[in-house]
Amino acid sequence: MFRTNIILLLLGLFVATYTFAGEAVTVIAKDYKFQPEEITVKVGTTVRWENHEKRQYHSAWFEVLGEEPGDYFFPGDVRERTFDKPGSYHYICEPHHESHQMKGVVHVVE
Ligand SMILES: [Cu+2]
Repeated sequence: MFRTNIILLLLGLFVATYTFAGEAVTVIAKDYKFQPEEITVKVGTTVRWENHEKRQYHSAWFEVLGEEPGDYFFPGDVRERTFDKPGSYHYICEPHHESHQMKGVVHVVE
């Protein structure tokens, strides 16, 4: 019984990891940069921004989507966005795009 549970647990972990790898892409915000700064994903992909700084907050502001600035995320926080239409979506970190050229782009393809 114990052994069966372990096998099911491992199987579950494998499936969860596999699914995640297929549907989500992570961008790290660190040292006042988005890494990678430029990504290409398929329609329907969820992109996840993670703040890996020690203290600094950032934003990933998609002005092109008509959004307001000011959605700051702090160390340990994440933001997620799913892209449903093809296109090139430029975004900036509103507090740091001038001082550090902190910006990125998501290319969404069919
Ligand atoms: Cu920033």
